[in-house]
Amino acid sequence: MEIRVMANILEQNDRIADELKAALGAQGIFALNLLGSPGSGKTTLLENTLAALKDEMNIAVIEGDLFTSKDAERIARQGVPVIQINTGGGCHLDANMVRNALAGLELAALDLIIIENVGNLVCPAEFDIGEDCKVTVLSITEGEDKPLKYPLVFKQAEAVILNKVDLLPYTSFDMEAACEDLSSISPGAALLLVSCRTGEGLLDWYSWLRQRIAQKKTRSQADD
Ligand SMILES: Nc1nc2c(ncn2[C@@H]2O[C@H](COP(=O)(O)OP(=O)(O)OP(=O)(O)O)[C@@H](O)[C@H]2O)c(=O)[nH]1
Ligand SMILES: [Mg+2]
Repeated sequence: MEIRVMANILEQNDRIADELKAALGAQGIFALNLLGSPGSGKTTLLENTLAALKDEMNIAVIEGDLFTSKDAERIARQGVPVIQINTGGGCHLDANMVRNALAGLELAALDLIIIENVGNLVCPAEFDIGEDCKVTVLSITEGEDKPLKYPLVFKQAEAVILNKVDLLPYTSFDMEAACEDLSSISPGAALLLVSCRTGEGLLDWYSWLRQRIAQKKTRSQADD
């Protein structure tokens, strides 16, 4: 019985996610679902990304958190439109929450929507929220064992960002093991070593993102 209910929830979610993909695709908007543990550095990565890219493309952000609008306040300081979703205890965003948030954004002028999911390595991986791709942030302080322990969130990611590399000298993080495990779980994913504190690796992240957005534009022009 329980399994049946879950299947229904996922089916309904996927139907809404497909609608969102079609609607965003028709407007040429790229949607990115940003995943990772609490404190891995998702919002800090976003702050850096917005500062670097907001003059070359129109970006909006959807922030998912259980409570508070703290992350949305940080993003608003970058001068881009932002909507905060509070799940009130729910451990992930779903497609219906994103559909409601999109209604509050001026979509016509947008090139990119970044959705920061609730900090969690388990539940958000199960739910398609209408994104073009998932990107997962893992920080050095979480330990190199996380990809094997929580494989789905890494398997689904088109890029994995290993953040806080500035802290490597102060931890026993085994970079070789982490890279090996990540490439076995998700062989096609880009692996980006980054520090949002020093800026190391961020230019490679921006290039990856630009390229991924351009790929979608080329594909949708070919489909027209
Ligand atoms: N040393 C170091 N600290 C970082 C780096 N990136 C982020 N931080 C710090 O890590 C803490 C958490 O960063 P956030 O960006 O708020 O993390 P988050 O993933 O958005 O967290 P939630 O929204 O709660 O899931 C903050 O104190 C950041 O300043 C980094 O590259 N190096
Ligand atoms: Mg955050």
